[in-house]
Order: sequence, then C-alpha cells, then structure tokens
Amino acid sequence: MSSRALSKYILKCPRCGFEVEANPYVMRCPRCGELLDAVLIADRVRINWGSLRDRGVWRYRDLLPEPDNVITMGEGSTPLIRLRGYGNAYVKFEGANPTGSFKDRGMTVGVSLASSIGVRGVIVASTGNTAASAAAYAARAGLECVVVLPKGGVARGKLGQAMLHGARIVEVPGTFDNALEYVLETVLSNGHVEDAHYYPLNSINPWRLEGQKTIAFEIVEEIGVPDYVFVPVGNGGNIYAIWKGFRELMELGIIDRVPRMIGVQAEGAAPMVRYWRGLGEARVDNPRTVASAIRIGKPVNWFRAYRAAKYSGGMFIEVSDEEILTAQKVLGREGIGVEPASAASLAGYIRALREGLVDARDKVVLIATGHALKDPDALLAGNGNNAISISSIDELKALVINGKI
Ligand code: AN7
Repeated sequence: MSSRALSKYILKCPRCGFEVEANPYVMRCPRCGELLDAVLIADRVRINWGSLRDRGVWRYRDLLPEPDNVITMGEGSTPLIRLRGYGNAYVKFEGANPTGSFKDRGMTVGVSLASSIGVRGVIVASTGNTAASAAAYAARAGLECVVVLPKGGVARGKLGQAMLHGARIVEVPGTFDNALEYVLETVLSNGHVEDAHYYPLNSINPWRLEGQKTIAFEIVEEIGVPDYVFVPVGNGGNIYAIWKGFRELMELGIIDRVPRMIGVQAEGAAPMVRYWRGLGEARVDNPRTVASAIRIGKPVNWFRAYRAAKYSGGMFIEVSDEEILTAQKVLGREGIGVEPASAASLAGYIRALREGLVDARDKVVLIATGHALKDPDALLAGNGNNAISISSIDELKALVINGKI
C-alpha cells in the first residue's frame, strides 16, 4: 500500500490522548486499550467543496483514506425522503445502497484498504448486514470472506446474501456479542491486527467508519444542518461515524454547528440507555428484540457512541418492539420499506415528539439503515396476509368494477 493512503490522518486515543501514526493495523490504544479515533489533520487536508466530483462515498475522497485499489459499487448518494406523516422529518434511505444497508459505505473503504495492504481475506462478526456487505465487497475485490454469525439470530435475506456472494459462514452459539468476541480474540492482540491474512472489518476498525461518516456530508449538502439526527444503535459505530462527519465539517468551517445525535435502542437490548441513565455499565447480558440487526448487548463502540450523544447535546432513548413494528408499518404505508432495526429511528422520533423532547418544527433526519427485504419473515409476520383467492376473470371484475376490494 502506498504511504499516501492514510497520510492525512493520525490515530489518537480519545481517553488518554496517546497518538499513533496512522496505519491499518492498530485499532486499540497501546497505552490504555481504548478504541482509537482516526483524526484528520487539518493542514494535511485540501478540500474544495465547490468542485467535488462524482457521486457517493468517493465524492468525499479528500476527507477519506485513499487506498491504491478502490473497490466501489456506487454506494452512498442515497435518497433523503420527506416524511409526510410526522413533524418536519426526512428519512435517509440507506436501504438504497448496493447490498441494502449503510454498511456498504464502510465496506467500500474497509475492503479497499484490505485489498491495498494485501491480505488473503476479510473477517467479520455480524448480526447480518455487515456480513452481507463484507461478502459482496470482498467478492468484488477477489478476497476471501469469513462471516461469524450468531446461530439462528440472522434475518434470512442477509444470510442468503452472504451465501450468494460466496462468504464462508461460521455459526456460533449465543448472540452477536459472542460472535464478535470469537473474531476479536482470533485476529486482534492488544488491539493490534496480528493475523493479517484475515483483516477484521467490524466497526472497531476506524477506517471502515470513515466511509460511514459520509452520511453526514450528504445530509449537509442536501438540507444543511438538521436540528436532530435519530440513529438506531447496536454496536454504536454508526452514530459515532455520522457525528464525526458533522464535526469534521464544522472544524473545516463548512458548517457552524452539529446536530443533536439521538441514539435509539430496542428496550430489550438497550445497554447504551442503561449507561446514559447512570444505571451501570453499557452491557446487557441477554439482549432481546424483534430487530435482530441491533440485538447487541455489549456495544464495542460504547465510548464512541457515548461521545457522539454527549458532545452533540443528544441522548439515548429506548423504544419497545411494538413501537418499532408500528413505525415500520408507518414508513411502509408511505412507500418506504425498512427492516425492523431501521424503523427504530422513526419509533424514537414519535416517542420524542410525544414526550416533548423534540418540537414538531425541529428539522429532523431519521437514518433508515437497512432495506425491508433484508428480513422477509418480519414482513410476512407483521402485516397479515389479506390475499383473496379467485379463479375467474368475472370474480376479478366483480371485485374491481364494483369496488368491492
Ligand atoms: C439495519 O451487521 O452490527 O450501532 O453486524 O444492521 O453501528 O452497530 C448491524 C447493525 C442499525 C446498528 N441498523 O449500527 C451487523 C450490525 C441496521 C444494522 C445497526 C445495524 P451500529
């Protein structure tokens, strides 16, 4: 890999301040063990906002790592859709990415880096979307992909994608938290990538998160700085990445404030809410929710997520599974198809409106992280089958022409 790839960054510990020269291998602070931040060095950055080229994630290459091999499928540039039913809100529809989730923004950067440093393959633990995305981008790069999944805990669409793209699937007992532990214990030693044969692309990897921060850049280009951004939170990488994107634009003088970041969790899997309320560690031993994508009890990025909410003036809130499924239906009836985890952002917004945390005039963006087709079982279970069986044209005529349908 050329030395230029990460040259506009340093890796800095958010806890003890220790700095490391940017490189693809060190993920945790060698001194205190915290996950390191990838920090852009302002005088090494040259960006001409007015002459940005291209679409999607690489439009912002001036603010991203620049690996030699860029593995891209046009990810990013997703629609920002005005919500009709509630307040002053827009839905950032990440389901429109190549594999149907926001993970593609991260994988285009992460897999490009893996390809450029020359590894045999990539490895991820996943509740499903990371697996689908890693599998697709690795296939595109000609790399092997190992996905470690909680057995029985992954929605069928995502499992099918990992199979389609030729990933090696390894199933482990327990939850995502167990799967992540298997992966990190295997390939990381003291937060440093030991076995560079399989490069880890979970969200501990700061370079993958660099891709995800482009969600913030696109929002700013389209509607300026919103008052609030609602993000479904599992491992906590995405809320941090989006906040980081806004903050960098502020540091570059492009915007003058950062939106309040609101992290939304499912009641049965809400370690960040627990921590936020001062009730103990960011940890839930037996995470449960219908939203399998965010069925996570030990968010590895808890400190990153915490900083995003704290320093933006935001917070963490929780919603019930019932509220999540209602919100999924509300979006569905507006033509926007999201998986249950993604509906948590609207569920959180509805609750925040009801509780007066947010005013109906505040400009809000709801991050809709993944596509409805990811979890077909949730669609079929949640909406009832109102199909009418007929076997003649006359019957259809009777229904349609007589308005009986
Ligand atoms: C649809 O795929 O963790 O808080 O392994 O798929 O950054 O973890 C997925 C997470 C929200 C939470 N919405 O994002 C995985 C995985 C959807 C997701 C999240 C996920 P983070």
